[in-house]
Amino acid sequence: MQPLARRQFLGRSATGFLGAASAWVMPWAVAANAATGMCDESIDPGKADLIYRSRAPRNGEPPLDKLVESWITPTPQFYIRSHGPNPQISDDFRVSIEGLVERPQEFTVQQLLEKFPASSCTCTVGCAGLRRYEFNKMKKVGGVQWEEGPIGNAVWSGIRLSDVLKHVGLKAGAKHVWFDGADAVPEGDHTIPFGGSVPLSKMQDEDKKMPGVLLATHINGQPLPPDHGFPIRTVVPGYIGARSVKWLQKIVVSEASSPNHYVADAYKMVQTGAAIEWDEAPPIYRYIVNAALCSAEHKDGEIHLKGFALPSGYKDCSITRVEISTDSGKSWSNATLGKEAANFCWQLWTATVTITNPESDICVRATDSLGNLMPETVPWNPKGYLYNAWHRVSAKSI
Ligand SMILES: Nc1nc2c(c(=O)[nH]1)N[C@H]1C(S)=C(S)[C@@H](COP(=O)(O)O)O[C@H]1N2
Ligand SMILES: [Mo]
Repeated sequence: MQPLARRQFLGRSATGFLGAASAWVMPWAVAANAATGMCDESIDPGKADLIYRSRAPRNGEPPLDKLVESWITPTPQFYIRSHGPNPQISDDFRVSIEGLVERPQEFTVQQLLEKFPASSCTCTVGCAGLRRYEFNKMKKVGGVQWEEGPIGNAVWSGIRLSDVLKHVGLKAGAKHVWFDGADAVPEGDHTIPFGGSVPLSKMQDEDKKMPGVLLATHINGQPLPPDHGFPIRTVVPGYIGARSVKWLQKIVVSEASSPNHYVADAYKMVQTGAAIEWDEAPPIYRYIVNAALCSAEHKDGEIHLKGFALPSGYKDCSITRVEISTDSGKSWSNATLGKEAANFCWQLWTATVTITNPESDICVRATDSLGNLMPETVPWNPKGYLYNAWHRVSAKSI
């Protein structure tokens, strides 16, 4: 898809998005109950096809065969991962920029869109908990029991964080950028906003086509639905979904990464879970190479397989090979890669196989251009992040 031209962008938005101030909450039903702070369990009819792992908060992934129908994930099929209720967005919603900046400021979303050049990118957003249920087979792990579905590839539109940073001016010592959502996530006896963080150097990934960080107002050409962060969120190409903060309300430039729970404590890779390990481990930023078998169709004695493969989240890193084994990993043959591929995007693949031994497993593994190959097994970790062992499905089950 072409980047949205500025006029087109505004023109489209004028239909209820950038119109009267009251239009901010108009297009969508209000999804949180302000009086109780409880989640509204009712589901956006546009997202009815997801498989909900929990309804309050809303956590849903698409059925796998639907997931790989197209390279661009239609918004109804895009997974939802929320830690708390959707916040209520008032008419005077503003995004603030503070910390190590020359001119701290507050903007309405309309001001951001008018002041800064429109930017658009296609990239994959996937949850660090993708395939978590596999860890649970080894040893119990908490958290949403995601299968292969909390991942999607969309066209995101908005403005670049780098343009906003240039406008407010960075002060000496600036090294990280924090993002706080407007949500109130229950944490013990109080609530906290969901927060993310990126090193300032992420902006060096930028080129004409790809922002380091996008402040996105639109997904697939439409205003973000409430479940995806209306009216504005970050989208961080190459990073785990947790860094793409929905309902973005506050941006802070700092010398260190965010102290928010979801950066400082959660979303880290540890082995035993001892306190010292949490303190020592860096936040997870980039996603890692992964792949899954998503659909199987029997036809004339053959089986047509379809799935996705995700290169690790580095610029110019692509999928070089997807391999399929029908004998539990003894021998492998190459799958056919889909034509559509781009920086920070997944790639779809197909393969046609026959099963000689119904007791065997079908296995899938991907290699990326940095030489990362999905391993046969991965060690368990207490939060169940970044499972990327071979995807193994018993031949009998398909
Ligand atoms: N404010 C806020 N932003 C958030 C979250 C959240 O709970 N609150 N969840 C994060 C996680 S863990 C993921 S994987 C992505 C999911 O984005 P989506 O729900 O639009 O698919 O949003 C991220 N941003
Ligand atoms: Mo996530």
